[in-house]
Amino acid sequence: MTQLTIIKINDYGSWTLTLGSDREHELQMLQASLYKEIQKLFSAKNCLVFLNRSDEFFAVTNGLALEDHIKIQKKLESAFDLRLSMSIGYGETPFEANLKAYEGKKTQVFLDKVHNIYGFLNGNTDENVTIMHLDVENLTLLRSTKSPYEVSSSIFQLYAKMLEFFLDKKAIAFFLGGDNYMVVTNENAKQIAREFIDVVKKEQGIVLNCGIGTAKNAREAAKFATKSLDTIREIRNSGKEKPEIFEMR
Ligand SMILES: Nc1nc2c(ncn2[C@@H]2O[C@H](COP(=O)(O)OP(=O)(O)OP(=O)(O)O)[C@@H](O)[C@H]2O)c(=O)[nH]1
Ligand SMILES: [Mg+2]
Repeated sequence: MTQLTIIKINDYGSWTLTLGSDREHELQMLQASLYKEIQKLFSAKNCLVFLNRSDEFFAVTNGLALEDHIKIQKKLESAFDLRLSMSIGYGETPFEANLKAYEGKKTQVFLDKVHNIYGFLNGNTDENVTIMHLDVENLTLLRSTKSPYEVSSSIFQLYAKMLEFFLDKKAIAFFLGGDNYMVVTNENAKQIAREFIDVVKKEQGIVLNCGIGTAKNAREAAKFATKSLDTIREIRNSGKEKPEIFEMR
């Protein structure tokens, strides 16, 4: 089960216009500060935030209650001039959680009207969330023959492939930076990861490693996923044959 909270800046488009045309640098700085604050507040509560399109953030909030969402909203409102909304949803798959959050906001189902919080909250704190941490094997080698811009092109093509593939599996993928991606997924993660790794190897000639983590909250699941990924590297570096997928819970 995944609980998602989608945080969005209200009326951002029209607000950006008030800054005039010489605004892009200001917007970039604002978006970076906002992301930093949102990640800080949610991760302190064992959640994990993914930077979506900079005006919208996806927090995996398994176990996070409404009161905690309100506390975070209050802090964000006091720190920024902008107003934010939160839409909460949960479901058996991360994609369903996203749909539920979307529906909550669209049909104006308020969880807290004063603080612009919509949607549906899962009170159960005892359900698991699964996260994959995917990383390109030996990106350093690719960088020795391709320029920075060409490397980025490959990394984003891979991301596009990932979004399409995982959407079909009702899982949601995010780019983290470098050659790293995380996928919030379902319990059958290992089988889906196997399929994806094979497709990418065949179609793009890219070798991926995948760590999988399952826990009661997102930070813990991500920690296990990263630890699994590092374990693959350790096995490889010790000279043994490495697995492409490793799982921990
Ligand atoms: N967001 C994030 N970025 C990372 C992490 N580890 C490495 N990076 C980034 O990924 C880039 C590539 O690093 P690596 O993946 O370690 O390099 P590599 O040559 O591919 O080595 P292997 O993955 O071990 O095969 C780094 O420059 C960082 O930008 C991580 O855990 N999270
Ligand atoms: Mg790598």
